[in-house]
Amino acid sequence: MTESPILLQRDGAVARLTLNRPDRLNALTLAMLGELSAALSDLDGDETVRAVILTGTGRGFCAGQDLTDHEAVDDTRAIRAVVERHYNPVIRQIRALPQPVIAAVNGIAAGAGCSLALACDIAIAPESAKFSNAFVNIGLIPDGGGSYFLPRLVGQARALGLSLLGEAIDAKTAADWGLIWKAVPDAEFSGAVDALARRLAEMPTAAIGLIKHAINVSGHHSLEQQLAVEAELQAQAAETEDYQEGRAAFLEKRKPRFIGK
Ligand code: T3D
Repeated sequence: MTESPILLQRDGAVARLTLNRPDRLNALTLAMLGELSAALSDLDGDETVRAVILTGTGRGFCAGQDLTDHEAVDDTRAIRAVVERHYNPVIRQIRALPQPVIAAVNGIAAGAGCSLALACDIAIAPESAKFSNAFVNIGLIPDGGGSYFLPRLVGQARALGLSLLGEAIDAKTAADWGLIWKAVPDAEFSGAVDALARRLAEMPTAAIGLIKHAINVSGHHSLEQQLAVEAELQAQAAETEDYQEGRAAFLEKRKPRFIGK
């Protein structure tokens, strides 16, 4: 029996989604994107899950579109539909998921694999990992939200440099440039991912979902619009039990015990 190309494992309040085609550096097939989308739907609204890890098996995180997946790449006239029906929904799902999504970028993230990592809320990588906006190397343009995330994360000069040249940068450079949250020594990567996930899973999950929303919409808002968004979302955050707990714990000089709602 062949193993599923997407693994979904739960460990307490942490869910781990693993891209699982190591012999292809976890390059994405349409079937895989469908399974990833279904898994994200399962997690959406599951109150028992308070942090999600997205990672890959083997030495790669994700090498982007599988260039041997005939269904996706052979009919060039169908690529618009591939992007619209298979890639865009997954990117939207990750951004809209109420729980925090950690990209645990275990190795090379190339093409749409890089975009997938950037769509997540917080990205961490071992120093040996690499990031490549490789689309141009085969005559394509950044998709999977890459052309949206890159300039917002690293500024136009670096976004254009990365996109036009298609060169890989290492994880330390990615962290220095603000492409990812953190690069850690390889030996510390697995522990750092677990610790980050556990930490996020103990935080006020509802507020985290609202923070995601506030930051996501800020990119296309004026200050006036964003101030209005903040007032609305703060009102929602203030209604949560976790806000009561956070305030009480502060006043009682103890560690808060957040329940996620
Ligand atoms: O439908 C549409 O097409 C629209 C959507 C497009 C979105 C995109 O993502 S376009 C960009 C697609 N990705 C790429 O162009 C990256 C291609 N891969 C590479 O450039 C290199 O593999 C890497 C730089 C990522 C890693 O290089 P390296 O030397 O560490 O590994 P490798 O030997 O090249 O790869 C290992 C194996 O994975 C190898 O197979 P083999 O020779 O051992 O049988 C290689 O062919 C395979 N592999 C790597 N990337 C892909 C792939 N197989 C299929 N598709 C891939 N994208």
